[in-house]
Amino acid sequence: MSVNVKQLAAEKAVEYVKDGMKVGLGTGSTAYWAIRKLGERVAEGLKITAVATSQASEDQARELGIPLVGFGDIDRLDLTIDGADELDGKLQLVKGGGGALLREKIVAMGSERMIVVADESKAVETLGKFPLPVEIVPFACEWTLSDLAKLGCEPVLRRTGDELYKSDNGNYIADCHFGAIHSAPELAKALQGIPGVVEHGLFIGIADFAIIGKSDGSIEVI
Ligand code: ABF
Repeated sequence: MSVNVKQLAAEKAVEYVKDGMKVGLGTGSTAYWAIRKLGERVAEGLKITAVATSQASEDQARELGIPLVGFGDIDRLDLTIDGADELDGKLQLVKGGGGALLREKIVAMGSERMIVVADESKAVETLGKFPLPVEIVPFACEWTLSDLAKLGCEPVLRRTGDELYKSDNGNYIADCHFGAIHSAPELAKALQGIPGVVEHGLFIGIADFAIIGKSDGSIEVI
């Protein structure tokens, strides 16, 4: 019987959610299982409030009856559960494959704790095999792409079909093919220096721990 490793990791993370908590709901196919489990627990009486990191996660939470609140109603979250595209041994993450990196970073940084949930394929020695998503404003995007390239990558504007992809915030996503990223903090600093860059998918010093689902049915916490 094959194991759903994403569901395994996500449902383990939901065990950390207690009555009365304010929860950040991540985005992606692993976070999907955490939101689904939270919906079941809310139906059984768990008392939480939540904010979502994307329209997709908000729609799923609403459908499941998870009470959503506005950012004006709370000043901090107790716990965010979210996925990642890559994570290394220092718990540095690449995120944004789902296009939600800006909202994910805002929510994760506003949380007391952030738990990453992932299948074992996401754990890597060195970040960078997955192209780094960078959210950029459409204005003068050609110049921003050129500035990104000068950092040593091949930046490709994400498309959906013939259209340029737009995030929930109306910005473009440049998927930046760096190859190995040997100093994530240094690269993060350089990215933040480019005026057209809204946010990048390097999450450094943000995750508290990661729950990894493995195909043998075991779970690893790092
Ligand atoms: C989201 O989860 C994104 O940041 C990231 O792209 C995605 C991970 O992919 P998945 O959980 O769908 O495998 O948080």
